[in-house]
This record gives sequence, structure tokens and C-alpha cells, in this order.
Amino acid sequence: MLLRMVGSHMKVGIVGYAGSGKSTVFQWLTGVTPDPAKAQEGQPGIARMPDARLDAMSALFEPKKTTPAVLDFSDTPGLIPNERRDNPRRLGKLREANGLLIVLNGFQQTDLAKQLSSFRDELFFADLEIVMNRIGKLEDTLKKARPAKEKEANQAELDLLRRINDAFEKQQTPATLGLREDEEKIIRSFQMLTLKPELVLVNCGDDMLKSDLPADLLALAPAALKAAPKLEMELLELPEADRQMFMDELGLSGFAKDDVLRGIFSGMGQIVFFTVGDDECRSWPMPRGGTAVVGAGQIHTDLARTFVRAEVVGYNDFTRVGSMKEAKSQGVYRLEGKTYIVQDGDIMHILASG
Ligand SMILES: Nc1nc2c(ncn2[C@@H]2O[C@H](COP(=O)(O)OP(=O)(O)OP(=O)(O)O)[C@@H](O)[C@H]2O)c(=O)[nH]1
Ligand SMILES: [Mg+2]
Repeated sequence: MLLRMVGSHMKVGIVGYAGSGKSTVFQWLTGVTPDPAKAQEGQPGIARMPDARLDAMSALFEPKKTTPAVLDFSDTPGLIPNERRDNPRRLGKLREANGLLIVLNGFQQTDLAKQLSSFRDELFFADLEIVMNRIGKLEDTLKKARPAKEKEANQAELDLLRRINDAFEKQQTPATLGLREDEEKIIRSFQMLTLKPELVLVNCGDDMLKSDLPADLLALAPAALKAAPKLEMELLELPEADRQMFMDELGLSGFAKDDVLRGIFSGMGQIVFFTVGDDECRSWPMPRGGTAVVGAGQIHTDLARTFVRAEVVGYNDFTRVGSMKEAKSQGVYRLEGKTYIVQDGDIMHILASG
């Protein structure tokens, strides 16, 4: 997975075949009413990340403001199975997304593994088309007289794209090539769909809720999640007494939305760190494996530049000792430098110069 600064939050494109329930999932996660016309361009909506740890710290510090990390979603137009001409254009709307949430139709279709693999083929073909077009253009350019430096860059790009094309021909995505950072940089502007982190969400009907996801689907997408967004939204509209009765009948012990949001967040390679205080308690998203400087950059780009050190307390250490003062006296309050890899739940205070 690519580690890259994504600004303050991640953009997740909700994708899938037409009618798989993308707009229903979008409304369920963001509370925004879907508009089919807007989906053509990618309708935006924001979901706040539920986090009991942030709630606990907010109860302790009683700040003026509590701000959870958010995920940006966009609802997009559905693909038509085997429509190879128009699907790449529809998928073009997704190139700016940092990750893909693939919604599978589990309320009408039973072969979910087949649905996923043919959807992945759509992503595959859309990228292949871009790579093949670019290879053709580069081959033409290289036939013409050009400064040596330019030729060298064109040749390097062409060699890389041919490797990617070979991978596609073997039904492999560029992710399997283990590209170096400089190679990733060359192809970054193509915003390849097959290089984006993805997560599968099965939109299941009432009857599928109680059963496990099929093994052949899990073999293709081990982190796949399932939920019944339409049912959950309908249940929430019922008076509380009736709701419980229906939930008992359906064998539902709770709502899946918060778990799904956390699953998407983590499935997209994100973690949070916290900043705490009397003014504000806040959870900040950042890529897993990122350094304290990357974290500082989430707060403010200047803070990444002027970063000196980070004061860090792990969340569990903090709750065990109960206060910042105790954390200091019990030695769990650490000073970390630029290369420190932030852990999910770290409470950080960035010390900066100037
Ligand atoms: N029975 C049932 N119907 C559902 C479920 N989820 C969605 N639907 C219905 O299926 C239809 C399509 O749902 P949408 O959420 O609009 O699907 P979509 O993927 O956004 O569709 P397009 O934007 O046209 O590609 C709607 O009529 C929904 O009410 C479900 O779990 N069970
Ligand atoms: Mg829709």
C-alpha cells in the first residue's frame, strides 16, 4: 500500500455495479441524501469516525470542542456489467479517490465472488486502457528528435509502463510489482485504480445477515465486511419499542454502521492519533506506518516543516495512569524524534521551532 500524505483526510470512492446499493450505503454512512444527478460527478459526503477513546478523553478533559477524524466519501455512478466502452469513463470520476469501497449486491445476487472478480476486471481494463494509450504515445514521441534528457525520461517511463502492461497481461495488478518510490512517482499522475487501497462491503439482504460471508469471496477479499444499510436506516425510523422487537426477530444485536466505518478506516490503511487539552480534544487521521512528522503535517503543513520533537503517550498507558501528570512521573511520557512511527491511539503534543 502506498504511504503518502493525503492532506487532512482521506477520500473514499463508493463504487460497484449499477443498483448494488452504493447510494444507500452513502446515505447510511454520511447522512447525506443521495442525488443521482450528482453521483455522475461523484457526490461528496463526510462521515465522522466513532471512537470510544476520544469520547473518554473528552469526558476527562471537558474541552470546549471535541473533533473526530472524518472520512470523505463520494457516491459514484454504477457500472454496467461487460460495458467495456463506457465503464472506463465512469471510473474516471474515481481517479482522485485515495481508496475504493466496493459495494457488492448481496440482496439479489448470490455469486459474490464472481461479482467481485468481474468488478475488479473493470478496474483492471480501465487502467490497462490508460497504460496502452500512454505506451503508444511514448513510442511515437521516441521516434522524433528530442533533447537527450527528455528521451531518457520518456524511455524510463516506457520501460516501466511495459512492465506494468506485462503484469496486466498475466492478470496481475501493478501492486504485485513492488514498485520503488521513484517508479511510483513516474506513474502517480495516472492515478491507477488497481493501485488504490480497496475494501469490499457486501450489501446483504435481511436473510444473509446471520450467515457468514462465503469462503470463495473471503479468499478474494479477506477483509470484506457485510451490512444491511437499508434495513438499518428503516429500523432507525421506527419507534424505539417496535425497533427492539424487529431487531430481536431478525436476530440483530446492534447496528453495524460504526464497526463498518472503523473497518473502512483501518482497511484504507489509516490510524488515528490524538491531541488533547482544555480547548480541544481531537483525533487526527494519518497513514499507518507514518512518522511523527507525517502526523504533524496532518495538523498543519508548517508543523511538519518546523517539527522538533513529539511528546507521546500511548493511549493504554494514559488510561492506566489516568493523567498527564502521572504519565510524566511514571515514565510513560516519551520524547520522540522525526523518525518515530506513530502508533494508533498515541496521544501526541508536537514541539516545533520558530
Ligand atoms: N431489498 C433490498 N433492497 C435494497 C437493499 N439495498 C438497496 N436496495 C434497493 O435497491 C435499489 C438500488 O439501490 P441504490 O442504493 O440506489 O443503488 P446504487 O448502487 O446507488 O444504484 P445506481 O446509482 O443506479 O448504480 C433501491 O431501490 C434500493 O432501495 C437491500 O439491502 N435490500
Ligand atoms: Mg446510486
